[in-house]
Amino acid sequence: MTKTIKDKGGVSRRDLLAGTGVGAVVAGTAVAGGAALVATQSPAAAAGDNGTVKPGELDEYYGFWSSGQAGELRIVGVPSMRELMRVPVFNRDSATGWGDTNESKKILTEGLMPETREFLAKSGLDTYQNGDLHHPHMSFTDGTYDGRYLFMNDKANTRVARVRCDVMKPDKIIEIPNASDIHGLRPQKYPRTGYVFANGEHRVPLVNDGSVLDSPEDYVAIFTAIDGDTMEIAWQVIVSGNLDNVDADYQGKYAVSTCYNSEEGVNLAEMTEAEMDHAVIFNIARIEAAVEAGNYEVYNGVKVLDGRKGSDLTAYIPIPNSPHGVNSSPDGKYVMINGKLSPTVSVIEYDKVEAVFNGADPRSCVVAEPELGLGPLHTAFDGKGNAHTTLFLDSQSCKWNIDAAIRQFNGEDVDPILAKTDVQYQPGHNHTSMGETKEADGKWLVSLNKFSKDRFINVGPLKPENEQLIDISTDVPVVVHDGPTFAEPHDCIIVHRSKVTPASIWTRDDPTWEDARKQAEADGVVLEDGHDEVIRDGNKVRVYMYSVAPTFSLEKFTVKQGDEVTVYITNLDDVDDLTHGFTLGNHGVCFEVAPQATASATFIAGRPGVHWFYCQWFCHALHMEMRGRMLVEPA
Ligand code: K7E
Ligand code: CUA
Repeated sequence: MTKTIKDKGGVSRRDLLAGTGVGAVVAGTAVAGGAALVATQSPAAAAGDNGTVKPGELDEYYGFWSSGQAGELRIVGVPSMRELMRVPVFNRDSATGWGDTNESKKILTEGLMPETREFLAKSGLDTYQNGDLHHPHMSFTDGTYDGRYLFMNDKANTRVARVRCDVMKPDKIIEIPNASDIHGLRPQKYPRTGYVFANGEHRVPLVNDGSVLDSPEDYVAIFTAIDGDTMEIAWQVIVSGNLDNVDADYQGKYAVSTCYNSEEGVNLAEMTEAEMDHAVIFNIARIEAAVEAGNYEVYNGVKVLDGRKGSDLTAYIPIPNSPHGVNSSPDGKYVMINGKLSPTVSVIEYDKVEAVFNGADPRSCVVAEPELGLGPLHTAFDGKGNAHTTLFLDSQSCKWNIDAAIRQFNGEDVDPILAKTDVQYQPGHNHTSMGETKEADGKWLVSLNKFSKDRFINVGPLKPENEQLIDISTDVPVVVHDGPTFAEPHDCIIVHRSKVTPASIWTRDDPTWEDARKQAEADGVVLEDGHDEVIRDGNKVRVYMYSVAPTFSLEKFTVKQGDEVTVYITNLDDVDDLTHGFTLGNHGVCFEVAPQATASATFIAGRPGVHWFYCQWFCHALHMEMRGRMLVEPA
């Protein structure tokens, strides 16, 4: 099947789909080996709804989407592909005040290394302003999602964040010492999370203090295990090559990372020279024993073990060529290493890994290596023994059978490829519903495509990406929906809604505003009391007020020019969906206060005069009237 953007005659595939309602037309399957696979309609397509969730109906799944260089987490309904919420994490956000409120600043700064805070302060910053969020993954218990937390990486500034699934806000963001640029991230699946594994992608000197510069042979890449409960670093392991992606097994024994640049070069030609790179398997029990035995060095306060080639903590499995994605199959038996520059996916059998650690040939754990097409990046699973691999260069999603691939590898004349589905265009990650858990249900596949080209009306030189929903409940996968997205979701997970139970209102004793609660106590104010107060403390002024739709409890307060003012707002409304906001004119202050929450921001009172504050979150028929004045007296 050629990858024409338009079919001849100017009819797009989308038109065909819309016009005929025959989803199968769009599947565009290139059936391998000439097997006559009949393109069946999906039940959804046959019903004429193509996975559409009608107005008033609810989605069956939560999609948790990354946003790459936008730095936030997004919540998307699946199968509707409706964007339900944006959760700012590494970025600043004008609507919610993330990055500006005292509560969010605390989370954004307390996990930074002291020297980072110091140099940022010299630029007048509390914390980084950007992030590059690639990989959001939920915490696991016993091989499936447990709805506690979401963990995610920041490639740009070497951080890992945790989002609470009860309120869908971050509560911890930590900088990873010794590593450079956290890329791959996955939680331990079994027995629980447990560890969060994070790959430092770029090789840097250890310690990177300027004493080593242009001698790349002294650079290292670092693998980090974070304790998901405390968000403290448990240990780190030095590896050979660059680390890319990572996944955990279903037995709690291993984590597996892809490594490209086994050449350990620093430019493109050097980095892609060798035909074989490797996957590195971390032996968790051995690493824990080595930590216990004290076989580590401490750098920047972290226990660092040496897992480079020759170490008994790691196994290096040769893999062709610059492998990228790593995906454990839901039956717990295999892990797929996606070849990227090689047209193959290498299948490692977990049960054969122990022998490798005991001296067997490293390649003896590779049990299949099907050739799928050009540019395999990531693989997702349907829970029925099949895998779906994105082919970046071919712009296709390839469905293949794992057992058939193993039989082929053993010399049987069988083609593991079941179907190839054109996607528009150039897919990176893909993900199936519940596909990275033992409860993979084989209903939906999302293909996260890097380019949309002509799939949407033109919005200027910067185009959206295109994320396609694919029905995989039938033999031949069918594209049923195009979803434009802003920069740049790399990855997503699709979680059955029964796994997550977010709150509708905050509980008053939430730790998020603990500092505000303590300060209020010291000032003789009880936040939940419907108590307002203006406290002067030298040139610091603390303004406590509460909001009940459609009013702020203070209609005015007075400060002096140059005062450092902190405004604390407590939302006493306890009604679902009754969020207020506080925007202070001409002071760059704006934040969200959801039901029963307290939020605060600190600023310097500017020009003398009258400055209105108002509620920027629509809350009431008299929302426009929900406002008050800050009077600033001349100094
Ligand atoms: Cu493949 Cu950062 Cu997960 Cu992008 S990575 S595609
Ligand atoms: Cu309160 Cu709008």
